[in-house]
This record gives sequence, structure tokens and C-alpha cells, in this order.
Amino acid sequence: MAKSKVFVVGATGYIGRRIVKASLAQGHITYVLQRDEIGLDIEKLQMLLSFKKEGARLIEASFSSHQSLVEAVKKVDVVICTMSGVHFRSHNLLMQLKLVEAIKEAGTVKRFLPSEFGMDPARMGNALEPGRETFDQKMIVRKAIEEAHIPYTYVSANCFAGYFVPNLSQLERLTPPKHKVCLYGDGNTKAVFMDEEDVATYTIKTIDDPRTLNKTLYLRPPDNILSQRQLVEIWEELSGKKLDKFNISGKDFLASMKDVDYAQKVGIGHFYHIFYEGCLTNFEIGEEAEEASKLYPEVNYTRMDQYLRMFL
Ligand code: GFR
Repeated sequence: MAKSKVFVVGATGYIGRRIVKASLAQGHITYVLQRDEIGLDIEKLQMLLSFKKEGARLIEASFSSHQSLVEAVKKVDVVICTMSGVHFRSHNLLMQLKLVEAIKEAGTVKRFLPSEFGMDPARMGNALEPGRETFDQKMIVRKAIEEAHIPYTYVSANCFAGYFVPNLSQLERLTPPKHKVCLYGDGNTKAVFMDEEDVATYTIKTIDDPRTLNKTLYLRPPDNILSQRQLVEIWEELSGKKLDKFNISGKDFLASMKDVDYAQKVGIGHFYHIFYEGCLTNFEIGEEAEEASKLYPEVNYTRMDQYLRMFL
């Protein structure tokens, strides 16, 4: 079977740039959206040029021109959208509805992967305000995809390591705390942490795989199912330094939402679902879904001790 041609929308973003690399590395003809709205964003432009140098093909189009999107998606077999859903960056998830419209009209796309790559929004029907906006919008996009009968795969990538691992899952920082660490509840709730390159590798692996057609692919490799306490212990072992640990109850953690800005409120809600409710691991992956490390055992996924070595 010929390798599908891929179109990445959101290619300059945190996960999109890795998906472009993985797509090229796995031998796909890879197209990348260059939005007309790029304006004076020279870093984005230069990143796009660097993709071109590596073999990607740039397509100029605009979300304000339906026809330009239709023409773009007609060139390819698979569309991957990695538009941001993180509030302190940009939050454009509903713009994907325009992409869905274009894919519907083109009628030639064999698989669409919308911007998901986190918790499974279908399981977040009771999520807290205001963070539930992320899941509600992802569900609106899913509904549009399914109503248009567009073939899809939803990738549930759980926690991107960069936001959750080096900081030992402390909010409002990305680097390891030096002295003390706050444990959520007893610190024993299991979460799932993923190296971002591995998210991209598994995502590209799945685009031509009939086993994940119209399904959710969970990235839940066994060695990366860890509690916050285990993460802290891995770091203490690596750094050779013990941290002071204190615990915060779910109630106190939620109360901290009161005096922070919108993006932080969203973060607190999301962290609550992950570290108190255990939303990433409190369910079995059933018949109607697949798990990536089972489907693709040849991928030697990054373990979190390895990831943390970058910070020594
Ligand atoms: C690390 O510090 C923070 C991280 C912070 O101070 C505030 C918010 C974050 C979170 C974001 C919350 O919107 O980093 C990434 C993002 C969390 C997130 C995780 C969002 C959607 C998801 O589906 C998800 O799944 C694990």
C-alpha cells in the first residue's frame, strides 16, 4: 500500500512541529499549511522554511477562504490538525469546523485527526468550569466530523511530558522545583506521561492503520503510567537530592482557583481531573478503542527517567 500524503494544520505549534518531523521521517509526502495570516511572525515563517528544507511542501491557504482550504485538502489523503487548545498560548479549537467543512466538500480525505492529544473529551462530560471549554469544543468538532461521515482517528495522548514531568507537575512552572514539591492528595493517583516526539511517532504510525479507523487511540504505554509520587522519586533518585513534600487536599486545591487568571483556572481544573479524579487511568481501554504501545510494540518509547535527564 502506498504511503498516504499528509497535511498538517498547526505545523509550527508545540506538537505540530513534531508531527511534521515524524511524518517526513516515516516517509510520507508531507504538506504543511502556511496561513495567509502569518503576517510578520518571522519565527513561524522561518520554521515553515526549515520544514521545506527537510522536504515538506508548503501550501498557502486561509481559514477565511473556504475554497483555499478545499483545494489544500484535495491534495492529500490524511489531514492532521494540531491547532492549540491551551489557553495561555492560543485557543482556536472551533476554527477546526472550517476545516471539517472543507474536508466534507472535498470528499477525498481518507482520515482526519482533529486536535485532541490530551484527555479523552468524551469522558469529560462532568468537567469543571472553566476548563471544560476545551473538552466541550473538542466534542463539538467530533460531532461535526461524525455527522459529515469523515473517517477519523482521535488520539488521546494524555500528559505531554514537557508540561507535567520536569516540573514534577507543579503549576505555573516548567522546571524542577529545587526545595519543595506539592503532592496532590496522597500523590498516588496514576497519570500517563508522554514524550512529545513519541506522541508524534505514534500519531503518524496510526494514520494508515485500519485498526484505528473511526476509533480512539490511547497512548498509554505501561512504563509511563506513573503517580506524581513516583515522578518525584525518579527525580530525587536522578538528582541525588530529596525534596520537602507537602500535600494539598482536593478541596484546598480547587479553592486556589479563586484568585488566579482564566488560563490558570483552566489549568487547576485540568490538574484536578488528572491528579485527584484519575481521569486518565480510571477506565479500561475497551473493544471500541486501541492502545498505541500494543499496536506498535516496535516503538521504543521514552521512559520518564530518560526524559528527566535533560534537566540534570
Ligand atoms: C505547568 O503549568 C500549567 C500547565 C499551568 O500553570 C496551567 C495550565 C497547564 C496545562 C494546560 C491546562 O490547560 O498545561 C497543558 C494544559 C493541560 C491539558 C491537559 C489540557 C488539555 C488536556 O486534554 C490535557 O490532558 C492531559
